[in-house]
Amino acid sequence: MAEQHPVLGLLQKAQFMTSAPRLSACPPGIGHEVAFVGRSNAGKSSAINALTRQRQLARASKTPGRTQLLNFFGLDEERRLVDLPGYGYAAVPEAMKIAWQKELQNYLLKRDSLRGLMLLMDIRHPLLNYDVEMLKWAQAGNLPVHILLTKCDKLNRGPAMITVQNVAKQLKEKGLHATISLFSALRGIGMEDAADKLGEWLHYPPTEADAIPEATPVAEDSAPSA
Ligand SMILES: Nc1nc2c(ncn2[C@@H]2O[C@H](COP(=O)(O)OP(=O)(O)OP(=O)(O)O)[C@@H](O)[C@H]2O)c(=O)[nH]1
Ligand SMILES: [Mg+2]
Repeated sequence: MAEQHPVLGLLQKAQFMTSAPRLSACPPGIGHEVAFVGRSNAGKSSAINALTRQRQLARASKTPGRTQLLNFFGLDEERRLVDLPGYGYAAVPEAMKIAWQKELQNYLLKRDSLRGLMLLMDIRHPLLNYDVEMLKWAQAGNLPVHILLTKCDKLNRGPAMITVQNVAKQLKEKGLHATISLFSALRGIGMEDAADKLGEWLHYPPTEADAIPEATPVAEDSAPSA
């Protein structure tokens, strides 16, 4: 058997930490965190389950809008994945949608440990309005984005590759930056590419430069408030 990708090894250690309804209820923003975003039903929870090789870790369902909170999964003391509620779910009442959007924005703009976004899009419906908004927004906030074109098992290889090229072309035309890869939770396609990106953002395996200096004084009073 081929040697396992080190990041896939780390991901298998994932454990559910907490569900937070708002930024102030999130676990301490220490270390590195990657959030999975995208339309409702894009396959976020399924992707987290596939990457961590845990069938039931993040709740996947046929009912769109199932993920209603910021769900945190700890990988080790300093690294986490976050499953975010999907946007664009029509059946959620308008007032709730607005409240959620506010919380989501709050998290995306203010979370200190957030290193990057995995933006998931069903390969059959890529770059819809909300996805473009998310990309613009991430770019404005200097947050890097990696696009996973999910459910790629639904297309043959040829059309799937053409979709990758089309998405890349559209991004370029819009002046947006993101890396792109194919993904299928069902078939396990694109796991290593996703793991490469997660490793880059989660600083894993850690290098010497990532080591936390032992004697760093914590200047609580003089810490700049965000
Ligand atoms: N064929 C196929 N179906 C998939 C794949 N990934 C997810 N699905 C299906 O797509 C549906 C939605 O998946 P979820 O993972 O729950 O989607 P989500 O983005 O977490 O949805 P919300 O929590 O509502 O935002 C489920 O019925 C999954 O079984 C895939 O790789 N291939
Ligand atoms: Mg979900």
